[in-house]
Amino acid sequence: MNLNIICAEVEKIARSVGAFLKSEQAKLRNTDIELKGTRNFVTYIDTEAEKMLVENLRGLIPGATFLTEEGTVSYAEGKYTWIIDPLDGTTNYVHGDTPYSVSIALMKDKQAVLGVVYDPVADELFSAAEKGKATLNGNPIKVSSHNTLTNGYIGFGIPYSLDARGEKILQNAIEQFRHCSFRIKGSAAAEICYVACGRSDAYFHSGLSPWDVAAGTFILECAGGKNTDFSGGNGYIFSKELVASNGAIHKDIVEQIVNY
Ligand code: 2AM
Ligand code: CA
Repeated sequence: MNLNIICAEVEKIARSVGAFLKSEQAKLRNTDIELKGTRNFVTYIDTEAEKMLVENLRGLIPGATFLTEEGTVSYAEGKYTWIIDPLDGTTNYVHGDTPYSVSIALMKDKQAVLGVVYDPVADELFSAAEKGKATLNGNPIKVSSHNTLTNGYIGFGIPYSLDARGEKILQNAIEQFRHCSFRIKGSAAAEICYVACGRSDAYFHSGLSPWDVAAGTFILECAGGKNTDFSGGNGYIFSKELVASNGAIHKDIVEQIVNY
């Protein structure tokens, strides 16, 4: 199986689903739907986008299984599994804001071998296949070389349910506020890719699901970065804890912010 050829097809699929999201967001902005209605509308968009993804990806690798955010197909174990989030950054999306993204990863024997993340508003397509080069719109990308928290440009997210540990992590981050610039942008998949292209130095978040991180972390790895859970272990796709970095600043994030 040639994963580079498959990746080119996945990129086309991500672009077309991204275009669908973008045009539906414009409709959402033009209608004065109350919050409950807005949620329903977004649920409709999520589900439609996921169906489009599943339908198109199914043809690429016959027999591959799916793990998806919206659960429009039930998960089964298999040699190849697509892990997909049709709309990452839902809260931004509902508010007419950006970024939001389509996130598609392919796992082979539980290891990521392909990742595509597409932001249709910025028209940024991040991708990597088979430990090859990571790219942004076809151009090679690599991580930054910044190696201290001082003057670091660091993305993070706050879990919807903030527990005591999450509060402590925020406190730790606050202690760094004089030295670092922190950013909360609201699409984990996109923000991990910002580390991959050197735009930011690191990203951390707890409470994430496999479809939020599987594609971005693979792209980051191919761009020379590093991913771990909050203890420095490598179960980050399924463990709901992620530190994604350029590698150089990783130890400092783990020791001084997330692993209290
Ligand atoms: P979503 O938009 O698909 O819900 C926001 O911080 C980012 O984290 C988004 O990518 C959001 O994905 C994701 N996320 C997933 N689970 C989350 C959780 N429990 N708490 C906060 N953010 C979560
Ligand atoms: Ca998500």
